[in-house]
Amino acid sequence: MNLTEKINDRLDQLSDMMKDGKVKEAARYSLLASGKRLRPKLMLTALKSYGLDEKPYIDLACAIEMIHTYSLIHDDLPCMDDDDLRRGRPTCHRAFDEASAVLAGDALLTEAFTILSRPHPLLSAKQQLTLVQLLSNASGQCGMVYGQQQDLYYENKTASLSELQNIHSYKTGCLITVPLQMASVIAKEADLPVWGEIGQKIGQAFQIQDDILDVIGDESKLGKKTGMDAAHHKSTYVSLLGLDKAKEEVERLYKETLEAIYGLTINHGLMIGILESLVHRDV
Ligand code: GRG
Repeated sequence: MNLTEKINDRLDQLSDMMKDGKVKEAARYSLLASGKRLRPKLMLTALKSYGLDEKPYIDLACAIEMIHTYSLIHDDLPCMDDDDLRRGRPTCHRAFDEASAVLAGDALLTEAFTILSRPHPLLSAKQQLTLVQLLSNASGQCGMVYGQQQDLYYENKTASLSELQNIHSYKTGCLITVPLQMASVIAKEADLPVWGEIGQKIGQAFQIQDDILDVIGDESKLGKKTGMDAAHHKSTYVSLLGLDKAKEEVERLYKETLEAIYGLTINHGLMIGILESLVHRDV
């Protein structure tokens, strides 16, 4: 089994422990759809790059994916982006109903912390508390939720480049950074600031690539409609910088990321492999 299959397998087992009913069905419908599993893969690959076995930590990585899936379910709701398609299928509220989609998101968010706070045989209570703090800060009102609030605020308004960077460093960057920070807490806490810096750069590059794909991406590969940013009159890196400059920005951020990676005593090749697929993706 490759890493994505291992993550999918465990997400299936963990979510199957939920109580039967519509909320479980809706949560599993979104969670088990074909996501790229970037965030759990980032955490597990960072652990491997320190020479650690990924297996004991897979549930913690799945917890991050649950939070990511919750954010996508809620982001797609009519009161937010009102999207019909996600991960190549009807969005959760279209396949079920709005109440079930809200509750499925709530359930996944809560379940993530249930998993994270379960006693772990290889981690101290202090380390686990740090992991809970990192993930709750990254997801909550000082992290992703704040980014979403700002994103909604700027709908139909023109955001400047620095305002856009600020939105995305919270909305997207926090949940891309936290898997790397969590791996660092487990493997080598002294490296935490470097991983924070790498995460923010890679999160920004990921978001710029997302904006680029919304303009030039292939709908059938992406599993969602393109052109939605322009339809929603959203400021994006492409609308503010133009396509070529946006692509240059991705390359600049990627180069800086590589420099930071080479400063760490890890298996560089492993990390570069995943970061490369994240930044230069076409899906
Ligand atoms: C509702 C609190 C709340 C937050 C929503 C993440 C987010 C915040 C909204 C998603 C909107 C969006 C499309 C952002 C662009 C970057 C991004 C997070 C894309 C989706 O992540 P991928 O590409 O998706 O990793 P998969 O499906 O592969 O997991």
